Amino acid sequence: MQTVILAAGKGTRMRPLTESTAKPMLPVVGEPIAAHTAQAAINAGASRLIFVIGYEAESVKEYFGESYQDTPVAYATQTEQRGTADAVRAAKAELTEDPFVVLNGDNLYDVSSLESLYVSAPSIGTVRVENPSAYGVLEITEDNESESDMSKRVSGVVEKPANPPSNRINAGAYAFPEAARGWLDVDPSERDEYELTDTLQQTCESVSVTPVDIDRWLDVGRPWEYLEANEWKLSECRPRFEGDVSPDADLRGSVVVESDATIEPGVVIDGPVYIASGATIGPNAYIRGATMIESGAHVGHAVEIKNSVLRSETSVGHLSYVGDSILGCNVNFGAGTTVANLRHDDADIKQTVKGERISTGRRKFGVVCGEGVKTGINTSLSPGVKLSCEARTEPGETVTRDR
Ligand code: TTP
Repeated sequence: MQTVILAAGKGTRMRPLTESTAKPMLPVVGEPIAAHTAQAAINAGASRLIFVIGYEAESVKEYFGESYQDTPVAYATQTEQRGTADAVRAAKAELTEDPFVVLNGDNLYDVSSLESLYVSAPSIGTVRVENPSAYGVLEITEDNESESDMSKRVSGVVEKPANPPSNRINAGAYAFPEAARGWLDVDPSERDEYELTDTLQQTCESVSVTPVDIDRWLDVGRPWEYLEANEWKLSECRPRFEGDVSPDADLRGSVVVESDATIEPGVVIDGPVYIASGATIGPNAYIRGATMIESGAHVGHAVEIKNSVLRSETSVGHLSYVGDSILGCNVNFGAGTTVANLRHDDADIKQTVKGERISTGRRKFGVVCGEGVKTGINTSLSPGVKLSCEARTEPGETVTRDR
């Protein structure tokens, strides 16, 4: 089935990591998030991919080209990010007169659930949660008493209801009937966006829509969800050493060392860890899972990295600790830079996202650094701190607030 992948958003909640990268292009275990989405879609039954692009559009086109994993690829440009229905409307000219699937290019799905979505069309992917009030919640009606989803129908979707009609939320995966091409001209919502949920509402009123449980789903909107995306995909990696691994290095568990990566003597790696081509580790470094180190990054002597993402050309050269953190491209940590990733009161770590303090839901979370950050020697960074692109710290500084 033809499949639209939405990848035009600005990813403002993910800043500074999306300052010059489209969110769907953030790497997860060596491939962009959207490549994982596309691969799952292809495995589940996508016959053709149509990417809706806008923000940092060229990078998406460059990566996917005209075909991806033998599946034809087309593009539609959304010039202004005016909502998800507007994004699909931008792709209308590319859609043939057939049913179509819509997926978010920044969401990860398990393949077998997506397969059920494709075969049950018209259908919508749902996830069961304990507190649905913060989401779009599905209204479900039963055709009969059977427990099976095939006997259930989605009669509507309510955004952030105080009294949720079910515990099943909209997982941003839709298999629309062909007629839905005509239901994309929706009115603007309260937040002045053209929302695909309004197209869904019209679909539910016109045809029978089956709810399909998505067993594993991740909406990658904020930095800690990006860390979680890497944790998920790293947990699926099988060990593979193609690079130059010193016989005096100790690699345990699921470790991937791509070709042209170098692991020097005295390095200990406890998987799951992914080291991309061109990265150099050691001598005498300790890397713990779940960690992804991108191409051209360097981790040097007496450095410990745990559960983190180091993007390309980033260097943590000596005597540093980085835990539960995301370092963007071209970051340089001065010797002795230490990240704190745990509060003494054991409370969940908070981060500021678009001016609002939000719990990450994690007891352990370190820092997020935008591209080109440089820390002076012996910098201490407090849990949850965000450093914007090109930020600097003084030698010996203790950073407790975003900058
Ligand atoms: P969101 O995550 O709601 O938007 P975003 O990606 O721009 O991020 P943020 O809210 O942090 O600024 O979007 C859901 C999906 O829809 C995502 O894959 C991006 C895509 N999208 C578009 O393609 N066009 C749009 O106009 C909007 C709003 C989203």
